[in-house]
Amino acid sequence: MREKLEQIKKEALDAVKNVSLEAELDALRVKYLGKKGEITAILKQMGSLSAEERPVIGQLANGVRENIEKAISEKVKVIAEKALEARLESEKIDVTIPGTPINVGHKHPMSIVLDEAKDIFVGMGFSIAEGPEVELTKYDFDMMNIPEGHTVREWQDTFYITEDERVHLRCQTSPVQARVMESQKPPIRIISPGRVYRKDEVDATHSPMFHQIEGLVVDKGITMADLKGTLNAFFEKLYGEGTKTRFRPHHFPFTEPSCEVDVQCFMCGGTGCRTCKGEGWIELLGAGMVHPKVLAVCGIDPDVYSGFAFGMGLERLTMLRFGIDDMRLIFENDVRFLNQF
Ligand code: 2NM
Repeated sequence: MREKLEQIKKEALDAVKNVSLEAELDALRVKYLGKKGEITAILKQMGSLSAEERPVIGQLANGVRENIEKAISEKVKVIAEKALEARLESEKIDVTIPGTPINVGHKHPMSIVLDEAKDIFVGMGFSIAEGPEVELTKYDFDMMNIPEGHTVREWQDTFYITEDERVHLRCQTSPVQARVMESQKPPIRIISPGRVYRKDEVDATHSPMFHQIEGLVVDKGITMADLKGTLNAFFEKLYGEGTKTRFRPHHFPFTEPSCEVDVQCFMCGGTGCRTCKGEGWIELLGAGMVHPKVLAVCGIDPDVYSGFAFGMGLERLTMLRFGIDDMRLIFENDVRFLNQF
């Protein structure tokens, strides 16, 4: 039995030395130390030994068991270390490999122009006012001196939300200005940029949804001269010093007198080119002195205060600024188009 134990020990230690996989090691553990293993088999035969031999062989068997256990646990460590080394080797990070580029995009051309316009007006003491796109007809039409029966109020022109025509998608941002006049005392200096809606077919210059920037100044003693000075300053900032404007008489229900404003073509300087269609001037906005009826209905005494207002299309401003000849490009959001600005 003594020889048998020595033989088991030698065989087991050799086997442990030669394995390289944890699974193989587990198999050896079962084979030598398990309940049905070789050492256990020896211990089971101890009954046939003499009383003197029994403790000696028992001690020997335990020693062999301990030897094998120790060898196995050392091998476990070695295998784990090797596995870790292999993992570190295979998962090595090469910090010099260029990373995956993150595409952050950039401002939409309309946002570029809007931000510039906001900066210029804020620089002149204006605040930015915003309001609902789903608007009460009262604010968009009634208070703007657009009476019932006016063509813009018809179903083919306006997106009504309710059958009774009390709510619709605003077709200008003037209702924002009515709300400001109603709730604030003059002096008022605001611009109200935002989306507006009209029942237009999509083509190169029309869209049922577009953007407006409207402006309003109300105070004591405001005149047409203030309107001209403000718009001249705005366009000189936007298109360069010396840019001229031209004011032509026009009609709007909410202003009296009213005008359309042309800006000297910034492409050709006024000599005539493709951008201005040979005119030398580009029609850019509508404006006028706020109608006394509009002031009164918004709670401002027209005998004490006067004001000017204007409105312009942001798409048109953007198209002219960047030489874009089709409005649909602005809304399609094809990155190959947008990346150019
Ligand atoms: C325009 C043209 C002219 C305008 C008028 C007002 C208000 F609220 F003061 F009456 N806001 N905006 C106005 C005047 C808008 O757009 C072409």
